[in-house]
Amino acid sequence: MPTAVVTGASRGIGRAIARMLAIEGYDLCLAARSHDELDRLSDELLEVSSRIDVATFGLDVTDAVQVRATARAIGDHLGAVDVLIVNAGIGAFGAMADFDLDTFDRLFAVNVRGVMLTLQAFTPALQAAGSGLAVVVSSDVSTRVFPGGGPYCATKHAVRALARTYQQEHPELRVLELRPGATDTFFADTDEGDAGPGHLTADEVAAALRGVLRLPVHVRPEELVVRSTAQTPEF
Ligand code: NJP
Repeated sequence: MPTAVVTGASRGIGRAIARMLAIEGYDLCLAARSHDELDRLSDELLEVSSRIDVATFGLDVTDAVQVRATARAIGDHLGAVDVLIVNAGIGAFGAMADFDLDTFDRLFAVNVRGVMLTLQAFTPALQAAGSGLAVVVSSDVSTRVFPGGGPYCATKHAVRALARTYQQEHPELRVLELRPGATDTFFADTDEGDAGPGHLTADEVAAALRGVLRLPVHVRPEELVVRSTAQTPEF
């Protein structure tokens, strides 16, 4: 059985990716702060695919001690991690002039420090898999900016830099920067279903990733941008 870990699996894109991986037959370790949500998801996934194993871990990705302990526990449980989905993240938007600095620090703690800690902690488990794949969920804004998006875009530019540096420092692994456009999730204090037309669904992002995961392991997928046709093309 291939194995996968998903951070931020309790809702949104992470939950949709977890469902996709369950259907693809992966043994799963799911992490997020909302342990109850993960347990509900685990029951659902085991109904979808009774042949897989699903374990859940309460985890705040900003807490270095927790991230390292969880990575050790997952390494013991799975042995090796074929696919690591580094997905946990938050959004907050507003003009820089009066952007709340506590919110600014929180954005960087979850979106940047969380990614750094997760990649550091899971490197041995990815290496144990041979050519393990780290999927780092950044954003279509990891290469652009917009008014009201300064701090959030800055975190995603940083995530892109971390993902690319990690790939160069670990040529034995594969690193994919997954860059979703506007997606209907619980992101930035919205509710799934509220986003309206012009957004991708989380399942559509997961379906795009499924195509990449089916590639042979000698293929190094470096970047996947997936956006609704309602968004202005960047090309
Ligand atoms: O958001 P949401 P998305 N420690 O709120 C978890 C990127 N993205 O699915 O801890 C651990 O539905 C939280 O779990 P919990 C975005 O930047 C999105 O849209 O239980 N986990 C939940 O499972 C992010 O990187 C859009 O609260 C923490 C999950 O993260 C990724 O997609 C566009 C945590 C968030 O689920 C998934 O976000 C784009 C912590 N400290 C990029 N804090 C978009 N939706 O439009 C949060 O370009 N989580």
